[in-house]
Amino acid sequence: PGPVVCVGETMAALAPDPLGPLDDTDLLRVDIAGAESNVALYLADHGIPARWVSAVGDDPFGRRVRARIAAGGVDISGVRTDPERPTGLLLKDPGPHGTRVHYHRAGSAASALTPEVLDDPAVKGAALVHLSGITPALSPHCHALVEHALRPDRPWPVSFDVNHRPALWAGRSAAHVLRPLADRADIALVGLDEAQTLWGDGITDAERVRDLLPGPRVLVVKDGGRAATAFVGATAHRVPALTVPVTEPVGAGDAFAAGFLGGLLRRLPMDRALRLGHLTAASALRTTADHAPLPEPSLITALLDADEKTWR
Ligand code: KDG
Repeated sequence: PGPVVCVGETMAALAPDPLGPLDDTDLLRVDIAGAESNVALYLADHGIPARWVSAVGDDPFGRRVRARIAAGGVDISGVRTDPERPTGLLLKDPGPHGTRVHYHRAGSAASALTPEVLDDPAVKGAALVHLSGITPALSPHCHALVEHALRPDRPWPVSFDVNHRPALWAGRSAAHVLRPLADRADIALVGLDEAQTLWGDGITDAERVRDLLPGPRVLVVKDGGRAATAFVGATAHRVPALTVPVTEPVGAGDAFAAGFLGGLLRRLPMDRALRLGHLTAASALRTTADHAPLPEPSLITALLDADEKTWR
């Protein structure tokens, strides 16, 4: 099978060093941030061929984004350089109630992507095309790209992570856009809290999310540090999360998606694929960067095999 093709914007990310509110910081660390390229990087860490398709500006941040993702073993040969538009930028603003993000990405190179990127030669033979709910918020062109990728007669399977980013939807209804997109995916991932924010307080558990999204062959509902449930047809597989100290949670959802999707592509049973998702997320939770090194393969195998008590 072909690679997993991850399509979406990656930005330069500036974060206070040491971590603290932006208001009080003098030093910023330069990193990169992009949900779909995070998935590609973690897939590559798991030995799954991954390709990232996007656009960056012809600028230092664009070169850094490319270099970092290529260094992670991801194929970036489908990434375009837009001579007229800049690479997007994200500022992280950690506070006592979590990390806020400030975006400077309107008019960025990636926001000008069109459905045409799906003509990329790897897309047709892709093991999966991975998309997120960030992309339709970026521009009408980007929205059209996601609609096209999820069209009913598509020849490729799609995984879709809802990834609701409220700051990108000001004045528009994310709820109405993201629900039909997620429902048309072959594999969809969504957080329970995210589903509540989007689709109402009545969504009190994973089953209610499944009622709303009956379409995907596999639907994963993540319940933060507690558990994740995968619905396959009428069967629900619920696997508890690992208890780990959280340094900064950004990136953990992407890590989970990569571990889970990698597990499915390796044809692991559903419970093990969910465990691989949790394990990969645990790595991201322990660092401020979106992408962090994974444990040794032997430790991963031991943790996948662990019984319920030792696992947590
Ligand atoms: O999932 C982490 C992403 O949110 C982060 O890397 C930045 O892609 C990003 C976004 O658009 O918020």
